[in-house]
Amino acid sequence: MRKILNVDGMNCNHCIEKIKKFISDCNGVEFINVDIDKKILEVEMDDDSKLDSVIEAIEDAGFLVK
Ligand SMILES: [Cu+2]
Repeated sequence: MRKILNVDGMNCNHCIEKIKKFISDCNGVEFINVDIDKKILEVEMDDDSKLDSVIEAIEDAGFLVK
């Protein structure tokens, strides 16, 4: 299932690469797309229950999920 998250603190390509790297370490993540202008992160997982670990990964990368 695809989810859209509002994420604060992303402002350059470095942020995008970092956030993608942390999220891709989560099991079951199939797709990640970041729109820094809209402060939106789109993520697709094989199972919705993985969302918690994705949010945790974003926070571990140093960003805030609103
Ligand atoms: Cu940055």
